[in-house]
Amino acid sequence: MLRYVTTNSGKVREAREYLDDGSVTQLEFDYAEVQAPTLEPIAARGAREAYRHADEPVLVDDAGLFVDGLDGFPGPYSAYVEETLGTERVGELARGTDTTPRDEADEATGPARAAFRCVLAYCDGDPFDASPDPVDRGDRAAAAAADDENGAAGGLPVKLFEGVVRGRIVEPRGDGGFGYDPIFEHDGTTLAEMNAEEKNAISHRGRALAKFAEWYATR
Ligand code: ITT
Repeated sequence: MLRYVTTNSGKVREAREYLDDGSVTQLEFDYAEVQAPTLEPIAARGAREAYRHADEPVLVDDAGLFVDGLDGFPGPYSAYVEETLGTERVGELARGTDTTPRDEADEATGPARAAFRCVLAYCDGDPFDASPDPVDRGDRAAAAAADDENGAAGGLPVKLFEGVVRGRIVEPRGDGGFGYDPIFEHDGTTLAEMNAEEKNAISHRGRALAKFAEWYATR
Protein backbone atom coordinates (compact mmCIF):
# COMPACT_ATOMS: atom_id res chain seq x y z
CA MET A 1 0.00 0.00 0.00
CA LEU A 2 1.31 3.41 -1.00
CA ARG A 3 0.35 6.39 1.15
CA TYR A 4 0.01 9.67 -0.75
CA VAL A 5 0.94 12.24 1.87
CA THR A 6 -1.07 15.43 1.60
CA THR A 7 -3.82 17.41 3.25
CA ASN A 8 -5.07 18.41 -0.21
CA SER A 9 -7.78 16.14 -1.62
CA GLY A 10 -7.37 17.70 -5.09
CA LYS A 11 -3.86 16.23 -5.31
CA VAL A 12 -5.11 12.77 -4.31
CA ARG A 13 -7.85 12.88 -6.94
CA GLU A 14 -5.23 13.53 -9.61
CA ALA A 15 -2.82 10.88 -8.29
CA ARG A 16 -5.60 8.25 -8.24
CA GLU A 17 -6.70 9.22 -11.75
CA TYR A 18 -3.13 8.72 -12.89
CA LEU A 19 -1.91 5.72 -10.92
CA ASP A 20 -5.37 4.17 -11.23
CA ASP A 21 -4.72 0.96 -9.30
CA GLY A 22 -6.70 1.43 -6.11
CA SER A 23 -3.55 0.84 -4.06
CA VAL A 24 -3.00 4.53 -3.27
CA THR A 25 -4.58 5.97 -0.14
CA GLN A 26 -4.33 9.44 1.28
CA LEU A 27 -2.32 10.02 4.43
CA GLU A 28 -3.45 13.36 5.82
CA PHE A 29 -0.21 14.15 7.59
CA ASP A 30 0.98 17.73 7.94
CA TYR A 31 4.77 17.35 7.85
CA ALA A 32 6.94 20.32 8.85
CA GLU A 33 7.75 22.39 5.74
CA VAL A 34 11.31 23.65 6.15
CA GLN A 35 12.10 27.06 4.66
CA ALA A 36 13.98 26.57 1.41
CA PRO A 37 14.15 28.36 -1.95
CA THR A 38 13.37 25.13 -3.86
CA LEU A 39 10.83 22.33 -3.44
CA GLU A 40 13.26 19.38 -3.33
CA PRO A 41 14.58 19.70 0.24
CA ILE A 42 11.07 20.38 1.54
CA ALA A 43 9.67 17.26 -0.13
CA ALA A 44 12.66 15.08 0.87
CA ARG A 45 12.49 16.09 4.52
CA GLY A 46 8.70 15.65 4.44
CA ALA A 47 9.02 12.12 3.03
CA ARG A 48 11.45 11.07 5.79
CA GLU A 49 9.20 12.53 8.47
CA ALA A 50 6.06 10.95 6.96
CA TYR A 51 7.75 7.55 6.65
CA ARG A 52 8.82 7.68 10.31
CA HIS A 53 5.23 8.54 11.19
CA ALA A 54 3.48 5.94 8.98
CA ASP A 55 6.04 3.13 8.83
CA GLU A 56 4.73 2.37 5.33
CA PRO A 57 5.88 3.48 1.84
CA VAL A 58 5.04 7.17 1.41
CA LEU A 59 4.92 9.63 -1.48
CA VAL A 60 5.04 13.31 -0.54
CA ASP A 61 3.82 15.87 -3.10
CA ASP A 62 5.15 19.41 -2.86
CA ALA A 63 4.12 21.90 -5.52
CA GLY A 64 4.43 25.60 -6.26
CA LEU A 65 3.73 28.35 -8.76
CA PHE A 66 6.85 30.20 -9.96
CA VAL A 67 6.10 33.51 -11.75
CA ASP A 68 8.98 34.61 -13.99
CA GLY A 69 8.32 38.36 -13.58
CA LEU A 70 8.26 37.99 -9.77
CA ASP A 71 11.60 36.16 -9.67
CA GLY A 72 9.89 32.84 -8.98
CA PHE A 73 7.51 34.12 -6.26
CA PRO A 74 5.45 32.59 -4.63
CA GLY A 75 7.38 29.33 -5.35
CA PRO A 76 7.79 27.23 -2.19
CA TYR A 77 5.59 29.73 -0.32
CA SER A 78 2.61 29.16 -2.64
CA ALA A 79 0.35 27.59 0.00
CA TYR A 80 0.95 30.42 2.50
CA VAL A 81 0.47 33.04 -0.21
CA GLU A 82 -2.76 31.42 -1.42
CA GLU A 83 -4.07 31.51 2.15
CA THR A 84 -3.02 35.12 2.77
CA LEU A 85 -3.18 37.02 -0.56
CA GLY A 86 -5.43 34.60 -2.44
CA THR A 87 -5.12 33.46 -6.04
CA GLU A 88 -6.83 36.53 -7.57
CA ARG A 89 -4.35 38.87 -5.89
CA VAL A 90 -1.43 36.72 -7.01
CA GLY A 91 -2.91 36.83 -10.51
CA GLU A 92 -3.07 40.64 -10.40
CA LEU A 93 0.53 40.89 -9.19
CA ALA A 94 1.74 38.48 -11.87
CA ARG A 95 -0.16 40.26 -14.63
CA GLY A 96 1.27 43.53 -13.32
CA THR A 97 4.63 42.27 -14.54
CA ASP A 98 3.17 42.16 -18.05
CA THR A 99 4.92 44.73 -20.22
CA THR A 100 4.34 43.00 -23.54
CA PRO A 101 1.44 44.19 -25.72
CA ARG A 102 -1.37 41.66 -25.65
CA ASP A 103 -1.17 40.78 -29.35
CA GLU A 104 2.46 39.77 -29.00
CA ALA A 105 1.52 37.33 -26.28
CA ASP A 106 2.52 33.76 -26.74
CA GLU A 107 3.23 31.11 -24.20
CA ALA A 108 6.96 30.87 -24.68
CA THR A 109 7.78 34.57 -24.79
CA GLY A 110 4.56 36.35 -23.82
CA PRO A 111 3.44 38.17 -20.70
CA ALA A 112 3.03 36.89 -17.14
CA ARG A 113 4.99 33.74 -17.86
CA ALA A 114 5.09 31.19 -15.08
CA ALA A 115 5.85 27.59 -14.30
CA PHE A 116 4.07 25.15 -12.08
CA ARG A 117 6.42 22.66 -10.45
CA CYS A 118 5.71 19.47 -8.55
CA VAL A 119 8.25 17.37 -6.68
CA LEU A 120 7.28 13.89 -5.53
CA ALA A 121 9.46 12.35 -2.81
CA TYR A 122 9.28 8.61 -2.18
CA CYS A 123 10.57 6.84 0.92
CA ASP A 124 9.98 3.25 2.07
CA GLY A 125 12.81 2.87 4.56
CA ASP A 126 14.72 0.45 2.29
CA PRO A 127 18.06 1.23 0.71
CA PHE A 128 17.85 2.04 -3.00
CA ASP A 129 19.51 4.29 -5.52
CA ALA A 130 18.18 7.53 -4.03
CA SER A 131 18.41 11.02 -5.58
CA PRO A 132 21.40 13.01 -4.34
CA ASP A 133 20.49 14.58 -1.02
CA PRO A 134 19.01 17.97 -1.91
CA VAL A 135 19.75 19.47 1.50
CA ASP A 136 22.04 22.46 1.02
CA ARG A 137 25.60 21.26 1.69
CA GLY A 138 26.44 24.46 3.58
CA ASP A 139 23.60 23.77 5.94
CA ARG A 140 24.31 20.07 6.37
CA ALA A 141 25.23 20.24 10.04
CA ALA A 142 22.10 22.21 10.87
CA ALA A 143 20.00 19.79 8.81
CA ALA A 144 21.51 16.78 10.57
CA ALA A 145 20.92 18.37 13.96
CA ALA A 146 17.31 19.10 13.04
CA ASP A 147 16.84 15.49 11.94
CA ASP A 148 18.32 14.26 15.20
CA GLU A 149 15.78 16.30 17.13
CA ASN A 150 13.04 14.69 15.06
CA GLY A 151 14.24 11.15 15.53
CA ALA A 152 17.68 10.69 13.95
CA ALA A 153 16.50 9.48 10.57
CA GLY A 154 18.19 12.02 8.30
CA GLY A 155 19.90 9.27 6.33
CA LEU A 156 16.77 7.53 5.02
CA PRO A 157 17.04 7.20 1.22
CA VAL A 158 14.58 9.33 -0.74
CA LYS A 159 13.86 9.28 -4.47
CA LEU A 160 12.70 12.52 -6.11
CA PHE A 161 10.63 13.00 -9.28
CA GLU A 162 10.03 16.47 -10.76
CA GLY A 163 7.41 17.65 -13.20
CA VAL A 164 7.12 21.14 -14.70
CA VAL A 165 4.52 22.80 -16.91
CA ARG A 166 4.97 26.26 -18.37
CA GLY A 167 2.17 28.68 -19.06
CA ARG A 168 1.01 32.17 -18.21
CA ILE A 169 -1.11 33.89 -15.63
CA VAL A 170 -4.53 35.10 -16.82
CA GLU A 171 -7.84 36.36 -15.41
CA PRO A 172 -9.48 33.43 -13.56
CA ARG A 173 -11.44 31.04 -15.78
CA GLY A 174 -13.02 27.64 -15.13
CA ASP A 175 -14.31 25.93 -12.03
CA GLY A 176 -12.48 22.59 -12.05
CA GLY A 177 -9.23 21.71 -10.28
CA PHE A 178 -8.08 23.59 -7.20
CA GLY A 179 -5.67 26.24 -5.93
CA TYR A 180 -4.12 28.37 -8.67
CA ASP A 181 -5.70 26.35 -11.52
CA PRO A 182 -8.15 29.11 -12.64
CA ILE A 183 -5.34 31.63 -13.27
CA PHE A 184 -2.82 29.28 -14.93
CA GLU A 185 -3.25 28.96 -18.70
CA HIS A 186 -1.49 26.37 -20.83
CA ASP A 187 -2.01 26.32 -24.59
CA GLY A 188 -5.04 28.61 -24.40
CA THR A 189 -6.84 26.67 -21.64
CA THR A 190 -6.65 27.20 -17.90
CA LEU A 191 -6.01 24.16 -15.72
CA ALA A 192 -9.44 24.78 -14.12
CA GLU A 193 -11.07 24.38 -17.56
CA MET A 194 -9.65 20.85 -17.86
CA ASN A 195 -10.88 17.65 -16.25
CA ALA A 196 -8.44 15.63 -14.13
CA GLU A 197 -7.42 13.44 -17.06
CA GLU A 198 -6.75 16.41 -19.35
CA LYS A 199 -4.85 18.23 -16.61
CA ASN A 200 -2.75 15.15 -15.82
CA ALA A 201 -1.78 14.81 -19.49
CA ILE A 202 0.09 18.14 -19.41
CA SER A 203 0.48 19.14 -15.76
CA HIS A 204 3.47 19.35 -13.44
CA ARG A 205 1.89 16.65 -11.25
CA GLY A 206 1.01 14.38 -14.20
CA ARG A 207 4.59 14.61 -15.47
CA ALA A 208 6.07 13.85 -12.05
CA LEU A 209 3.59 10.98 -11.57
CA ALA A 210 4.58 9.53 -14.96
CA LYS A 211 8.26 9.45 -13.93
CA PHE A 212 7.37 7.99 -10.55
CA ALA A 213 5.07 5.29 -12.00
CA GLU A 214 7.74 4.15 -14.44
CA TRP A 215 10.31 3.78 -11.64
CA TYR A 216 7.86 2.30 -9.11
CA ALA A 217 6.88 -0.44 -11.56
CA THR A 218 10.47 -1.69 -11.34
CA ARG A 219 10.41 -1.87 -7.49
P1 ITT B 1 0.00 19.56 1.29
O1 ITT B 1 1.24 20.38 1.61
O2 ITT B 1 -0.66 18.99 2.49
O3 ITT B 1 0.23 18.53 0.22
P2 ITT B 1 -0.90 22.00 0.07
O4 ITT B 1 -2.15 22.36 -0.71
O5 ITT B 1 -0.45 22.96 1.13
O6 ITT B 1 -1.12 20.55 0.66
P3 ITT B 1 1.52 22.49 -1.46
O7 ITT B 1 2.24 23.12 -0.33
O8 ITT B 1 2.28 21.56 -2.34
O9 ITT B 1 0.24 21.69 -0.95
O10 ITT B 1 0.82 23.51 -2.42
C1 ITT B 1 1.29 24.77 -2.65
C2 ITT B 1 0.17 25.63 -3.16
O11 ITT B 1 0.01 25.42 -4.55
C3 ITT B 1 -1.18 25.40 -2.51
O12 ITT B 1 -1.78 26.69 -2.37
C4 ITT B 1 -1.95 24.57 -3.52
O13 ITT B 1 -3.33 24.84 -3.50
C5 ITT B 1 -1.31 25.02 -4.82
N1 ITT B 1 -1.25 23.94 -5.78
C6 ITT B 1 -0.53 22.79 -5.68
N2 ITT B 1 -0.72 22.02 -6.75
C7 ITT B 1 -1.57 22.70 -7.55
C8 ITT B 1 -2.18 22.44 -8.79
O14 ITT B 1 -1.98 21.31 -9.43
N3 ITT B 1 -2.98 23.37 -9.32
C9 ITT B 1 -3.23 24.53 -8.69
N4 ITT B 1 -2.72 24.85 -7.50
C10 ITT B 1 -1.90 23.95 -6.94
